[in-house]
Amino acid sequence: MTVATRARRVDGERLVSRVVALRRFIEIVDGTVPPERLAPARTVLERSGQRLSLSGDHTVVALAGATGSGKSSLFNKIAGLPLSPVGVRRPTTAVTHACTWGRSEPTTPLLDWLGVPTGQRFTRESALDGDDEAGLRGLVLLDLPDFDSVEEHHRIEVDRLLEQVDLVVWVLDPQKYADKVVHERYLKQFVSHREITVVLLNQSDRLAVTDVERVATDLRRLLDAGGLTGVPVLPTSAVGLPGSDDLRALLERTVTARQAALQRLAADVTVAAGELVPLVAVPASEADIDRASVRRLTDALADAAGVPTVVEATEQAYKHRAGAVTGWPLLQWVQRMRPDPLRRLHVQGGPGRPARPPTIGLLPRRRRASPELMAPTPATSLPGSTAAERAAVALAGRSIAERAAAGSQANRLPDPWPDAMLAAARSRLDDVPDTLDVAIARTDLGLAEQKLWWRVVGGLQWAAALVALTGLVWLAVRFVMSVLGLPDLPTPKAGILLVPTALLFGGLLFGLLLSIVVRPFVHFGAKRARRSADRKLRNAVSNIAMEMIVAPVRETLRSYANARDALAAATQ
Ligand SMILES: Nc1nc2c(ncn2[C@@H]2O[C@H](COP(=O)(O)OP(=O)(O)OP(=O)(O)O)[C@@H](O)[C@H]2O)c(=O)[nH]1
Ligand SMILES: [Mg+2]
Repeated sequence: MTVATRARRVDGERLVSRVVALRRFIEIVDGTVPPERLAPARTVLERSGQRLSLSGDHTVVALAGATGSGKSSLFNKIAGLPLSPVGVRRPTTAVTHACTWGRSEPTTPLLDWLGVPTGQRFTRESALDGDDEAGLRGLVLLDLPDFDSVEEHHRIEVDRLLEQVDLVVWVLDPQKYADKVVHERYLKQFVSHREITVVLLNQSDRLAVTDVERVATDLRRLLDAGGLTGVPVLPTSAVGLPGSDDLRALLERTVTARQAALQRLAADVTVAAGELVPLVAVPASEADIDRASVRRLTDALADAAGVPTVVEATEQAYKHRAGAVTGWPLLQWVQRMRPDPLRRLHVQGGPGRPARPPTIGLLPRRRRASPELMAPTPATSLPGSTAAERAAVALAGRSIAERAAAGSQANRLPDPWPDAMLAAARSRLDDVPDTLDVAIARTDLGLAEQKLWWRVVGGLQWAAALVALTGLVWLAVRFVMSVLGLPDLPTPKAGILLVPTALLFGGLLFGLLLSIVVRPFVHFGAKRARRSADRKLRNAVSNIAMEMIVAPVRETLRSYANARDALAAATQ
């Protein structure tokens, strides 16, 4: 059975797209998922990038095993030359030896990457070989130090190379084939890499022919129990029967198929991606963040930002400003003496422009520059929010985050996403009060301009006042003339006092009646202005809630969904 035919063929392009998808996943979740959870996947990405950029024509096969199992002996036997010293002193091989077959592509970068010392690099196949070694062209065979060595640097070297090579050939011997360290510490780790694992029962010549079968079956059983089903078990010997022909044939088929490197990387990506699956295991909720939650947030923000105060002030300001224009002229000054409720809060009531000062009759009053009207960034003098209001905002923000983290089918999103949602909801919270304040100060409350009907009524008021004044002056002139004994003016006798008196009282009465008649209209207008201000301010607050709290949460939710898609693409 070949290594290549045991596994599904790995398509190089498909593998590259899986690697790209895994990289995308890491980019998306970077900063959200703790770095230590991503470290193994990052290592796999780095390694696969390097291996793919190096020779694709070569297959790197490592002979791994305990000391004295016969790795160097088999290495030399396959090479046909005594390249790696075989000894009785244990351990013998301290550094990795490499033998390369074929001269088609330089293997220096590959061997540099593998960290094989230059003194231990050999090239097999010379002109003298003819086509004898053709079957192994492309093989880079490594003789590793012992993995269970008393020398720690041997173990480190083996662990490093076992993560880099394309195929691992485990060399076991009849005495130690059942050794726990081999099975528990090493072979079990290759369960996901079964396609690139081969096990040899070396030194089989030491066993009776009938025992070889029995021991091989026992080894097979141990491997199956460890999850390594389907891994080839080959009895071999470096010095006698059954020899190493089966191993050589297996290596030839592996090298020809050129699949081992891709299978190794594909298995690495599968393992790395599989470890990350719990991070995005639950599908994100299909439903968007619901309107009710956004509304609760808007209400909480509106209360904290003092919207009800501004709404109340808008109604009062309407009455105040309308009264100052349409009221009885003799009492208008009283109205003007009172402070404007909106201006007292430093709310402009218009987009970036100051509220227009009240006019005297139809004429606009000379505008005076007051500091708050000239301020480049409007900011209200609304009282700061209370602790209870701030708590309500925090609670509403949390419920948006909770909603996003709810996931689908009543499954909460896995950690750390619920915390990430909460962090997103709070990410701009510090800027929210100022932004709200500016927005409220700039919201056009519809009071920037005087209403036309105010001006018409104001004009009538001033006309009536003029009539009354004419009557008053007339009466005054008459009075002075009669005191001085001057002759009467040429007017009909009956109208001597009637006309000026009628003018005076008619004018006054008309003005008074007019101010009484318009009062219900002013009240109606004030209520309307109140409703409109409430709507506009809540709109402005809602926009800020969406932009500064809901949008970051949605963005995080989108990242989660994208990360999930990327990992699914990396896993396939
Ligand atoms: N009978 C028999 N002896 C073998 C076989 N393979 C190796 N030996 C002997 O076992 C001893 C160790 O062989 P090495 O090839 O040095 O073993 P190794 O696995 O490279 O050992 P380290 O380099 O220490 O890890 C030597 O004396 C070899 O002659 C085999 O298949 N049959
Ligand atoms: Mg050796």
